[in-house]
Amino acid sequence: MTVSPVTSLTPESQTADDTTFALEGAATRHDWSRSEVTALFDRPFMDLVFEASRVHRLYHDPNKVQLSQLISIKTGGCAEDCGYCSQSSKYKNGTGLDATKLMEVQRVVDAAKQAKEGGASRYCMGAAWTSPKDRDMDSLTAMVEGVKALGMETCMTLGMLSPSQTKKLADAGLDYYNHNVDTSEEFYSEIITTRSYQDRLDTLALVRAEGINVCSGGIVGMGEKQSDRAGMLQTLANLPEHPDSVPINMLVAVPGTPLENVEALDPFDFVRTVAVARIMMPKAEVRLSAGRQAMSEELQALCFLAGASSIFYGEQLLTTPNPENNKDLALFEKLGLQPA
Ligand code: SAM
Ligand code: DTB
Ligand code: SF4
Repeated sequence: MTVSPVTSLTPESQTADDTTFALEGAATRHDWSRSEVTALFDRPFMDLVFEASRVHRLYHDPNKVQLSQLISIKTGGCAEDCGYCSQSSKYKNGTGLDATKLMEVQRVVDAAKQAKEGGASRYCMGAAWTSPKDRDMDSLTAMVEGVKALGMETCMTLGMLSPSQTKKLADAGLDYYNHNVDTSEEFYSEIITTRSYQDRLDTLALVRAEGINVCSGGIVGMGEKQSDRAGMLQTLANLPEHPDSVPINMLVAVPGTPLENVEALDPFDFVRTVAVARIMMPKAEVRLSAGRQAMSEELQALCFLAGASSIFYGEQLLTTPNPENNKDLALFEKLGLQPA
């Protein structure tokens, strides 16, 4: 049997065509080249998952999975044209969704209380906006304060933010802001035309500068190539600081959207994406996000082995279904996983 030489995964010792490495530690790097990321994706599946699992254990308890629960605080009628999204108003036959106004603060806090009683530790409030309006900021900050008072972590995803809106959310104590890059810069314009990749990076920089934890990831299974999945992770890992939380969504193909008939991604390529995210961003929470409803228990277990440390919990994502709580808890029981 030949044994691969053990080298550390650092810019000095790792070259693009050296695919024989094993990680000694897990360097926090921000200078990944595309070919290095592609070399990770191209590793034999068993080697890749093994390495990811090993890196995972350096910084995370492999038997704990964090539970975040979503709520849509303002649904539908969105002016953006994100090709995957049920909430865009741009699709001529519509997606069958009724648009709503911003929810009342107390209703959001009551729903968060229920989520906490069900076991969720973080509450993620999402709005179908390009950006919030300044007139909504008082309600939004009251939601943050109300949910925090329950002893839960808070997350919001409201679209692009202005500097003053970001500051208001930070002052209210918002723990995380979710804003996904979604895919690679090259593939982005095939999916969204109404705002740019740079717009997204600008919002992420504002959030970071205000001291709010950054949650940023993307979607796979949109018809992108492996090099796009590599590009998405390259963008995220090469940010000045790694995101604290990286949601990896499997596309939920929603009827009425331009991506409704896109060919499904091979599940092993999904696991590879989780594994590469884990290796490149060792300390981040890597969240197994949308798409779990269509995943087998075995596939989800492989994702946990490959470094997923968090899930969206609760029977609804924003507008589409998610596995029922008792189904998730039964899976955790079978795998000896503790919810956190
Ligand atoms: N409107 C805000 C925005 O886009 O910035 C916040 C909410 S938006 C629904 C949050 C994220 O959900 C998107 O960036 C995308 O990554 C993910 N998402 C939306 N629809 C999805 C779908 N059908 N399948 C998988 N992920 C989806
Ligand atoms: C993220 O990356 N995924 C979540 C959250 N951030 C906001 C949203 C998933 C939405 C899935 C489709 C839907 O339910 O509308
Ligand atoms: Fe609007 Fe967000 Fe959906 Fe894009 S992803 S259409 S911005 S709700």
